[in-house]
Amino acid sequence: MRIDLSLYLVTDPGLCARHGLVETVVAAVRGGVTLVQLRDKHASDDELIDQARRLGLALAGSGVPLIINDRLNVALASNADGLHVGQDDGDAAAARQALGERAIIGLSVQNHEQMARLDPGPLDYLGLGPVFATTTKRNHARPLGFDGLAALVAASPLPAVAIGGLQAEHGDQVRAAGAQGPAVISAICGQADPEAAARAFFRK
Ligand code: TZP
Ligand code: MG
Repeated sequence: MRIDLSLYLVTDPGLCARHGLVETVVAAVRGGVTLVQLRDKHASDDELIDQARRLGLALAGSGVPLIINDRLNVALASNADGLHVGQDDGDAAAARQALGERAIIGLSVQNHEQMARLDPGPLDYLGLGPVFATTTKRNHARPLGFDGLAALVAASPLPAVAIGGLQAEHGDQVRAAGAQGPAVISAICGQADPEAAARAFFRK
């Protein structure tokens, strides 16, 4: 599967509840989202597997891959397209081994120390951030700003998305910093019209 990082949607259970998880994601994909990550820190594995299967069915034929946050067992059980791991979420190499060559595997990177010690071998992309402070993620790392983002992208051996506090009007700055595109939660999830909110990222 070709990986298009132009507009990466990360879900949030609270924010997506406004229209429903599947409805929000399907609308966002109509609006141009190119990659979807199912992220829910509190759901049980069984709940997440059920959500991932329903999302997978809804996305079938769209060409938009579904990535699971953190939980390799959920990615395996739901036959998802990939896994996104944080710095403390275990081993990307083990995930590659378990999921196979065709899976999409991403890693969050917050700073140059993490960048310097990562092994790009098992990875397809990096998620860099937060660019700005955000209330969507608790206890996030220090914001990079666009200059910090550009410096981190310059040191990246892999294509990258930027995340954290990004809105539709930031697309040009994200790409100018060298990232492939923005990854967003609240700019799409929880908006009155998620399709229009996604489309706004492509407006010139
Ligand atoms: N990782 C770094 S910031 C963040 C994550 C998951 C939350 C991004 O949410 P929002 O609403 O797009 O700022
Ligand atoms: Mg994590």
